[in-house]
Formats: sequence, C-alpha cells, structure tokens
Amino acid sequence: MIQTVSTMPFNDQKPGTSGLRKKVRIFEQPHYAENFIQSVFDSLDGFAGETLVLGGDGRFLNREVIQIALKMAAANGFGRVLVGQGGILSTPAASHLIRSSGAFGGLVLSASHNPGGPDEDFGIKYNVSNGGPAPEKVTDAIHARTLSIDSYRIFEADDVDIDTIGVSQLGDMSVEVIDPVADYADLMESLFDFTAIRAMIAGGFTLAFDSMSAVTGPYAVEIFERRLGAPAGTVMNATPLPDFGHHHPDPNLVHAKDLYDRMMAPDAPDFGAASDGDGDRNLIIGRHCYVTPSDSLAVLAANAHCAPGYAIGLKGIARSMPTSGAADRVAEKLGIPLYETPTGWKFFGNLLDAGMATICGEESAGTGSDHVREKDGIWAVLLWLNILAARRQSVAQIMAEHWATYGRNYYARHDYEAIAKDRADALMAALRDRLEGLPGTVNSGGTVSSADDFAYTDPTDQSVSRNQGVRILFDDGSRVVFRLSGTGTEGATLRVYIERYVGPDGDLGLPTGEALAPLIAAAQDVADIAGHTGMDQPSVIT
Ligand code: VG1
Ligand code: CO
Repeated sequence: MIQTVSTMPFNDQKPGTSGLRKKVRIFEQPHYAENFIQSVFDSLDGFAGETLVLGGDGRFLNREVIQIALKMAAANGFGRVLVGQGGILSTPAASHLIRSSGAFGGLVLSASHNPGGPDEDFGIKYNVSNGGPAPEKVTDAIHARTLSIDSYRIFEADDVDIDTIGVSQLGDMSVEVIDPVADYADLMESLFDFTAIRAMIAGGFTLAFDSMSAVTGPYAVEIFERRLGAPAGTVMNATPLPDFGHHHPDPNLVHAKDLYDRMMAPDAPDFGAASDGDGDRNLIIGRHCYVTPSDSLAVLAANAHCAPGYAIGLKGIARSMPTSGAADRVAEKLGIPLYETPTGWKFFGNLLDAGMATICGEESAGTGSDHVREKDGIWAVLLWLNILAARRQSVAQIMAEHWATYGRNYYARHDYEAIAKDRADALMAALRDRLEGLPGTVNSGGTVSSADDFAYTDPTDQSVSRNQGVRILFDDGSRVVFRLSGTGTEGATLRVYIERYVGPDGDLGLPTGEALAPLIAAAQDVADIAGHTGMDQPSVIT
C-alpha cells in the first residue's frame, strides 16, 4: 500500500561537494532521509518504470536507509531497483552498474572519507544516468525542492531481504539483490593485463592493500587475492564495518599511518595502497616512496598506454584546480588537452561524456577514467600495478625518472579543521577583498603575478561555476590556493594548497616541507590564518 506522509521542510539539506552529508543523529530525525530522497525523486522527470541502482559503503544507518529508499522508490513508480547484497556497493561499482544496466540513476549511501558510527557521519548522493554525480543544476533543483516539500510517498511493507541474491517484488516494483563485486571485477579485468600482474606477483612482488574496514574489502580480496593470486592477508582491514573499526576511512598520511609506517620499514613490501570509506579514493606508497596524489595522476597519465584499456592513448587529462600542475606537463608532452575544473568529481562528467578527457584526478587522492563516472580507488591501484609489471621498475625508480623528465611539482595540502564557520567565512572574505591589490606585491613566496577567485565555464554546456577557490600565483609558477571544504559536517575546514615547480635541472630531492617553506609563510601572511582561526598549525598535512 502506498502511503503519502505529510512532512515539513528541513532548511539544511543543501548537497555539498559530493552529496548530502550530516551527522547520523541529524539523519535520524523523523522524515529527514525521506524528505531528501523524495526531493531527489521530485527533481527528476521520466523515471516511471525505470531502474534505480542502490547501495552504500556499509556505514552505520546504511541498511535502514536502504529499506526506506526501496519503499520510496516503489511508491514513486520506479520499475526495478538493483541493490548490492547486504546494501553494499562501492561508489565506482555503483557508477559502473548504473551504466551497464542502463539505469535511470542511482542512490549511493555514503559520507565517503568521513568517519562512520552512531556519532559520526552519513550521506546520500544521487548519480545520474551516465553513472556520475548529479551536476550542479540537478543538485540545485534538489536543494530547492527540500525547502518546499510537504509530503513524501512510501510503500508500506515488511523490510525486503537484501542479504540473499535474487529477485523479489515490492508492489509493482521488482527488487534485484545482486553480487556487488563480480561485474566490477570483470570490468577491471577487461582494462588491465591481469596475466602480467599475476606473473609479477607470482615472481615475488609483494603488496599491501588497506581497505580501512570500509567498502573495498570484498572487492580487494576478490581482485588482488583471488584473481591476481596475492597471498591471503594482502588485504588488511578487509571486512566493512558500520563504524570502520573506529578508524577514519580517509587514506592519507595521518589516517593510513599504519600502512605508511609499514611501507617505510626496512622489510617493506614493494607496493602499498589504501582506499577510503566508499572506495573512490586511493593512496599510493611505494617501498620507501610516498607518491602524492597529484604526482600519481601525472604518472598514471604518462604511462597509461602500458595497460590494454588505454593502449590507444588518452584523449585528454582533467584535474581539479587545486591539484598540482604535474599532469599539465604530461598533457603538454603527449600533445593532448588539459582541463582545469572546480573541486569535485561532478565537474568531470561532461568532459568524459564528450570524449574530451580520458583520465581525471584530484589532489585529494582521487583518480579515475572514462570507464566509469566516479573516481575509482582500486582502478588506480591496478593501473599502477600494470605499469609496474610493464616497466619492471620500482615505484621509486618510476618517480625519479618522471621528475627527471618533467620536473617536480612539490606539493602539500594543509587543512585547518573545526574552525567556527563565521571565522572561516571572515578569513575568506578578507582574502577576497585583498585580491585586487596583490599582483605585483612581493612576499616570502616571491612576486605575486596574479590573484583571483577561480571560476569555471564548462566547455560542453557553458554552465558557469563561480567562487571555487582563491588562487595566488607567483611569477615562478608557484601558487597557493585557499578554499573551504564542502564535505564536512561540523564547523568549517580551511584547505590551503601549496605548490612549487622545479624544472628537470633543478633540485628534485628536497624534503617537501623545506621546498615549500617560503610559500607556507606567504600563505600565513596573506590570509592571516593564525589571526582568524587562532590556530598556528594545520590539523592535517597531506
Ligand atoms: C573533498 C575533496 C574533493 C573530493 C571530495 C569528495 O571535498 O577536496 O577533491 O572530490 O572531498 O571526495 P572538499 O569540498 O571537502 O574539499 V569523497 O571520496 O569524500 O566523495
Ligand atoms: Co570517497
């Protein structure tokens, strides 16, 4: 029976960089998730009888919201829902499933790299029929709808069994519980030379993969251990847990410190990697060699032809604005275009759909390609392994050769977390006020050549996104970028991105902190971070 339930709008349901993310206790308010899901459906046209893909990263509340979404999809007229067994689908696997099943769209339940558990974060993201995150015009429409919604529709029925693979009926809608891993693993096998990687592993190459008790566990065990023959135990923290084992499932040097320490130990494996809550991010650490995500993007692009899926070469490379310019030099050498987009994967979708870019990446440990419309952690790891198998070199050798060819973009991101929102806004406002006067001035970073607030015009549909981050560029190509995070659930996080380029003949072996010190001081100076925030150190450096 379809019920129409009266409700009142919540005024805090604006999707951020990647969907709606809030504390679990906010999501637990009566009607909260229902309002958002109904607002998504109300913003879409023409899905009667169509397919919806549904799954999440297994965090606290995942199973409950899966049931709500199933019953609401049935009441709103979807014809079929494909749901991952146990409610599990990694973000890239969901993207693939939307594409391969010809679905109308998908709901991905995740707060990605944010922690999970009763006192932590939950999230809901809507992806469109190309498999990618809804573009801004859709998320804007969803937000507008959340502010006026007065009722939602839900099918009254017992909970659906989401743990047994098979088909059942919810009113007129069929529910297909599917294996969340198999199709995705097949897709990976179609892109990469599994025979060569398997031979490399059989020949003694060692790897460690940390799933951080998040969604990639089952995917990584199937792919690395079963299909590629790595020994059992290669995948660490392989069982998805509702609270990620109290860990923060963000694969960076702070939260994946165990892996980092292991990779720096005398008996380190040849290759280490980790992924985040929903499986779209990746951290790459070679034996005694950390690879920044921006460098990883550049190396993957420069060597993608080693993998069968990219043997014909790349159409173009896209990176988010704060991501370092390392990939730009690769694009230049390959003679292909380089696109600079705002932060967030939703901005890559149009470029990928139009065949303008093949590989995309972000400094926040996201890399991916046109095989899906999300960033993809395991994909990046497999491309690295394929390159290592083809080049028969270590990660450190590959990095050294890369820098010797292209020069090195020293890079770091400093995050100042849990700032009061008004203070963070004041800092950005003061910075914006100063922009006009900065060009030509000299500070510890050098001479400022330009300063602006990044705006992006999408080359495929001419849509414009403004205020995407303040950039201060220096005349030697160095830069400092400031923006506020759009994925947090408490207070504000200021992200400061610092980059300095050194050519192939320059000093390629400096410690990053040392190479960037003058620019870090300049950032402090220009934005008065300490004055506005009261913090004299960043909370996290990545
Ligand atoms: C962060 C990253 C951004 C990434 C986004 C979603 O956004 O900076 O590059 O696309 O998270 O990633 P923000 O607005 O907090 O800087 V995920 O893995 O959390 O979906
Ligand atoms: Co993620």
